[in-house]
Amino acid sequence: MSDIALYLTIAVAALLFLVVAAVLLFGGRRGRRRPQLPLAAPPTSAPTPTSAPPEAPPTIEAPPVIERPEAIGGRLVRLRARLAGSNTVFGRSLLTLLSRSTVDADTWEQVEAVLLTADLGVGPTAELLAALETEVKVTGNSDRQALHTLVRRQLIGQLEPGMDRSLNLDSGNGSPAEGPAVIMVVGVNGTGKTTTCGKLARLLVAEDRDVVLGAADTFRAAAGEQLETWGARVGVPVVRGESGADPASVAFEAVSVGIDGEADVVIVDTAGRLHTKVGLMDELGKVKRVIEKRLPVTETLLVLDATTGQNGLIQARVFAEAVAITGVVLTKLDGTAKGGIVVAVQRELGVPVKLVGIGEGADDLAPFDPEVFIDALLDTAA
Ligand SMILES: Nc1nc2c(ncn2[C@@H]2O[C@H](COP(=O)(O)OP(=O)(O)O)[C@@H](O)[C@H]2O)c(=O)[nH]1
Ligand SMILES: [Mg+2]
Repeated sequence: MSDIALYLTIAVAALLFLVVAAVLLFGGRRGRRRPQLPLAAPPTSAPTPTSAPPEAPPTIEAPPVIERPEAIGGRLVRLRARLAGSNTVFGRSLLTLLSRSTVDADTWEQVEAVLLTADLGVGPTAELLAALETEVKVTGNSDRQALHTLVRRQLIGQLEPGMDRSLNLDSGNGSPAEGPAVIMVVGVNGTGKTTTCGKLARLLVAEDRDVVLGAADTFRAAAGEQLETWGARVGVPVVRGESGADPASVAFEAVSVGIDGEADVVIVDTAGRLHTKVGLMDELGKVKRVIEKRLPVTETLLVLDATTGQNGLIQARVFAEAVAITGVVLTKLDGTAKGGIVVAVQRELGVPVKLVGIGEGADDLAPFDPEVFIDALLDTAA
């Protein structure tokens, strides 16, 4: 008798265990993921209606996965690695030439060629050559380390390290209550404007700022989609217009959304058709004027492709005449050995390089730091 009672108890316990396990297993799954098919319909499910319900139930989208952009510190480390990768030839050939036992006229010509090939520009090249000649010819010092120190100091000096490279995120009269800061991003097509807007939004999100993106490049339908993808990844709203819509009205709408949503920063992407200078001036001028009906544009960033060299500088000049540029973003520095363009472009525009694009990755945008940059440029370790 007691044996049967024991078996019964065990059987009941096992059954209970199975039921609890099944409930935990299926219940847990349901909590994590919406069931795709009604495999296990709940017993209380309502009968299937024969006619369509008066109001479609709201589709519950799985919450989008919001990425956490990389903090700024880590980016500078990568900047160095990327630049060193493409620019070692600059520092190495320069110092190897200069530390030859005899530095003759031919060597000086080669040194000049290295500097010009790196897109340093004629003026800065002449200045650096003069300083080097003084050191080597006058003092007779061709010690590699001493020359390295001299070149480094000269190049950093040419980058005017005292310039303010911070983004002006101060809206209005210094009071954050005035409304969001507005950043306009301009430049020739293909230089990396839209990508930079997306990367910049991430950088600001990493600093806990609320951002709104405005897709005022309505000329290319893909630009709006491209920006929307960037925004969605970090939970930043993107204001778009119809293809061919008035860019100024999209910019205006983006700023309005930023004000209403109490955002910290509104970033406005623009079209970069260089059809005619007058057309460009008209369009960018209008976008800016219309934005400023609501808020001042606190920062106008010109995006330049570092691989386009002197050609890029000519384009830069045209843009600088069309709108007042307050900062330069130099993209694609990862793909060029012509890092000297940083010096040339600052000299040309009299405006600081504030950010650099260092790759196609989402967080491959870093604040520009002259010392880190020149050290990477002169990296002779490789
Ligand atoms: N390697 C590299 N590619 C970049 C960088 N910035 C942008 N690009 C690429 O440049 C191309 C054009 O960029 P896009 O933002 O569409 O240019 P836009 O026409 O000025 O808006 C894209 O393929 C980008 O991935 C960068 O810093 N490094
Ligand atoms: Mg674009």
